[in-house]
Amino acid sequence: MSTEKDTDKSHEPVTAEQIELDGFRDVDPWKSPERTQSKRHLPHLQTPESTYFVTFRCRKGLMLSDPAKEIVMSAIRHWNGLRLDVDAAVVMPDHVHLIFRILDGSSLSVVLQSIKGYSARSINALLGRNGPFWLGESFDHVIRHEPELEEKIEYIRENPVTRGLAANWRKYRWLWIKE
Ligand code: NI
Repeated sequence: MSTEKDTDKSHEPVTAEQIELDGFRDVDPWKSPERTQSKRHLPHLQTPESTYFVTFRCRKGLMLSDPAKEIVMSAIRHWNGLRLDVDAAVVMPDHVHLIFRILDGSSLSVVLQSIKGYSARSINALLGRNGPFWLGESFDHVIRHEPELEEKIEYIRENPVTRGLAANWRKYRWLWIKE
């Protein structure tokens, strides 16, 4: 999980001064004035080597059956190491969380389209239905520092447990944590 830029300091909380010095302020979606307006206007920031925390959801009234969850996980596994470097992913009954870096220079929207588009087509074929399966809007967030990365991985790992879907994270089948 470490990069060339990692130093001991990266494990400490980032102060406001460091944020200004490092120029994080310019690319921090949480500080964008747009954020307070509406979710639809969330900036979809794309910076090289960003680690993204992404959530996307089924359209209203749709749920992922176990074979459909398998399709989503296999789409994520397919791209891991090729287009994506995946740190963690979980497929819940009606939404998906994943943490990754983009390896091949693709834009975030292309990456999400490839996962959502492929899985929607396969799930539709499985269910014998047509039309969009996922909500068009995905939530994406650039992870700022390692403690936040650890916190988000923990969130993904515990999501099935807190929802009562598994006694512990190792028992939940549609969960990926990088070894
Ligand atoms: Ni969740």
